[in-house]
Amino acid sequence: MILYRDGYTPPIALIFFACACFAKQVHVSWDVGYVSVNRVNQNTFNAIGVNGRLPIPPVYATVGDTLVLDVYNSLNVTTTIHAHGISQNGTSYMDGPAMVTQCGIPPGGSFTYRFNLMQAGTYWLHGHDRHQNADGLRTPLVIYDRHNPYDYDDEHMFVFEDWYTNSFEYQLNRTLDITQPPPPRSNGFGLINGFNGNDTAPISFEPGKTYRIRLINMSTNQWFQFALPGHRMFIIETDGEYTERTEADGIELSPAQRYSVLVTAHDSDRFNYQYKVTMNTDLNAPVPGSVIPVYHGLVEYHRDSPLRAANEFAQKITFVNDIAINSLKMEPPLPVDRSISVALGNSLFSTGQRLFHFDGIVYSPPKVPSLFTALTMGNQAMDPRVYGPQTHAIVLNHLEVVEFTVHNPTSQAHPIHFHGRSFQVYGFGPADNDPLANTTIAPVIYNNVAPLRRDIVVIPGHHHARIRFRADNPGVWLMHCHIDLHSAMGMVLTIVEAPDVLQRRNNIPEDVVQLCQSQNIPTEGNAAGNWGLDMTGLPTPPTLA
Ligand SMILES: [Cu+2]
Repeated sequence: MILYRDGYTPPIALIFFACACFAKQVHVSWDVGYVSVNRVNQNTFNAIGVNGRLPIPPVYATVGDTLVLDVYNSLNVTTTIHAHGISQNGTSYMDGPAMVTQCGIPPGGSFTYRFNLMQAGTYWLHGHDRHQNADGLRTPLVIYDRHNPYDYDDEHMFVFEDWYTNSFEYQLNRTLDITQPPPPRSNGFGLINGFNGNDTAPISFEPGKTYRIRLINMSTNQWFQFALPGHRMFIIETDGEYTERTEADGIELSPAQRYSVLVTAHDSDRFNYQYKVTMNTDLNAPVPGSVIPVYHGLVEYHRDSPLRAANEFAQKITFVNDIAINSLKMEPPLPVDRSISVALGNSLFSTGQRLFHFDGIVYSPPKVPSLFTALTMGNQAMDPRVYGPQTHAIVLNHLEVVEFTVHNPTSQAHPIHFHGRSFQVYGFGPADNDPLANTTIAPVIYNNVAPLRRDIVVIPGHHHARIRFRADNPGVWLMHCHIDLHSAMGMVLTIVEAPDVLQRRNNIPEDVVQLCQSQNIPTEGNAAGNWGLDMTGLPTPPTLA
């Protein structure tokens, strides 16, 4: 068992001495490259790390700081970085998704991300080109608050990842190749704080102290559950948004979700305990006959105290539904100006492949990054058609309150992420156009008091979810499933928010334009690089079979 992992040691000085005195610049330099790792004793594919390391050290900052992230690309393909959950208000061009808000950084090229961190909470940085996050390009981004609404004495962090024996590219290509049998299915291996879940490190508790425990699921595919048997825990944060203090037996996180919980240690150090981490393979089409991986680690009060093992306590965990949690601000549901309904799916297409989609549209990137189309098409930028048939663009008006109802008529849960914002999770109910959906399996439930906010909502199979937000962030933002195989196979759409306001601001930095021009990628015109609605040159999209 490894006792010290420098990559995940919280910087105590930052926690206790971060004062309201000075906003600072947090400068991080990343050389993104291939690293040879053997994280679960049987895997040696070329993973993607930073500065020759994997796991990548987390980034810590304080609200008001500016993050300056220099990226040099040592890979032999393009790369980009996305700050997950950071709203990028005014800096849409720093959001990261390749061919949406920027061009990929070419091999041997570099680019500097620079943006203000105006939100306290638990976030993460990850690759947003070619799903390089799945091969390791991901790490926590913790932003400390200047005035914590909740008191606590210290922090611990648990970062969960799934890890596979092949690269994401291999898995995707094999899945898409209908001339070959599908690749062998695997639940993967659970990693905790960058290491094999079976080697979980102990955490220490001092009697009487209260701990904030940050939980981050950076997985591509798997849900994780966390419990501290023998202790009470209270949710205070969902995806960077404070919540009312809400008691929970345990926490379940979909890919890309984050939570913070408060746990107060027992008054005496007479016993040690265990934390319990379960990789919940049941939610994502379990591999038949597979065993659910469960990992235990020590909660150490005193080196010599006897252990009260996790299995001495009640095993049944009831997870708290999003609807049952109120936001700390106690903001009531926003009054809706406009309702938009979309349906996700997994269907057979004209290519003979089973693909993922919203409303029968399989996303593929445009020839001009959508943000440049929004900036250069004049009045036509308000017409969703100029973004091309394969980006599934939805244009929002500045400051309107939008309710999205996202229907999931599949049998599988999908974690749906919006770039550029958090949103209110207003309610759930049965999916439309789904013969298996009804109010018994998917009761209609709303939070009419003060819905929590978050940036990833899990829509269980045969359900719909209703989410609300005010369109107060002009920019181009993806909405997509955060299961990487699903988004890689089309479950992505594009939200173009207030292109008229974006054009008036006209603040795109020259180096963002240069990044495209140095690779001969057009920076004006519609999705095909033409004017008007002429889409000549774009590939023919697959259609529902
Ligand atoms: Cu999905």
